[in-house]
Amino acid sequence: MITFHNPLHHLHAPVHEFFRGERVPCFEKPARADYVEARLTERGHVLLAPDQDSSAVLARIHAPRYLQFLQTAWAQWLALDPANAQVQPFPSVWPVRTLRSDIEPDNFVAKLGLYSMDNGTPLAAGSWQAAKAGADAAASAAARVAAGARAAFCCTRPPGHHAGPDFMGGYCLLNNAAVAAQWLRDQGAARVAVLDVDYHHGNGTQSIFYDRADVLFVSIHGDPRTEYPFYLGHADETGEGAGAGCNLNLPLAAGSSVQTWFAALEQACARIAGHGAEALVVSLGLDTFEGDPISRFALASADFLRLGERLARLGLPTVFVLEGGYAAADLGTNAVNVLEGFEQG
Ligand code: SP5
Ligand code: ZN
Repeated sequence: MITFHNPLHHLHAPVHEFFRGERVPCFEKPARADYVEARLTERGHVLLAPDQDSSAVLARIHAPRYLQFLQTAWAQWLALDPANAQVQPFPSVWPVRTLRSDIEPDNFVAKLGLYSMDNGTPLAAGSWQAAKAGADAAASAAARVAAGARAAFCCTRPPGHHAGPDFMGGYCLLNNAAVAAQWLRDQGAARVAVLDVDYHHGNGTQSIFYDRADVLFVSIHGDPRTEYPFYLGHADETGEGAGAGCNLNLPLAAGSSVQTWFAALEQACARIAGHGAEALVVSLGLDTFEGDPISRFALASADFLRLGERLARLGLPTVFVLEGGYAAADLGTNAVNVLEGFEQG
């Protein structure tokens, strides 16, 4: 499959995140993409460098002040204290409910809270460079599909689907799947569907397109009553305004069986087929894998072949974008299984 990798992903390499108040090693680490690249190469897929600039589309997906903050965040952090070069910034205060988010504070940690949904999205020196190159890879994959390729894969990290219009979260900085969907729209697809199969609800993607009829968002994920991101992803979120009816959430109980998951996939596919989409973006999270350390679905490696085959039967030009998946050593096999299942399907 045509694959764009992110040549700068190693620049995003934070060391730790928080779990129950304690520092633990980051689950979202450079080795993840390395394993996928290695497996792709082993299977004869060629890795291409991004050849599109996502800047203009990013400015339509994300708020200007959020992009400006992300781009300058590390410099602002160092300006507080040069010793911060060895320290990860984390937010500690957030403008929830009654608090104002229209005025950007001057204080760096307060800005970080304004532009974050959690304290689980650590930044590193090269985070912006890595995230931007990833968005460029997503744009590049979309450009190939818009030009007539049956499918293309954006192999990148950090992931993107939790990043909303003006915030980071869940390891995500820039919403790569939204970039791909908007790119396809701009290149002439009247309707695009985004199918998010990551274990976690793609709250960022949902929010970006929630009031639009031109981009259908469909997601299969762990029930937010117990699973991250907790505050979005319920079945009653169906879209608003012009986008009413253009959002479908299929939450499943943590621990759901493979059979239950594939039944939900049938519902998702039926909806996508009924929407009249001319192109598909797949937010390809692989944390539905039985061996995933932070998730609770049970797909085996062979099930990812079946997923790819089913998606191929939709008959749509398709952009795959890598999202989560934390059983790093199995990530390559699982990702390539989806892509080869699609090619064979
Ligand atoms: C893109 C993506 O998959 N983001 C997921 C973000 C999940 N953030 C919450 C992580 C909670 C980690 N829990 C550790 C459990 C260890 N037993
Ligand atoms: Zn996930």
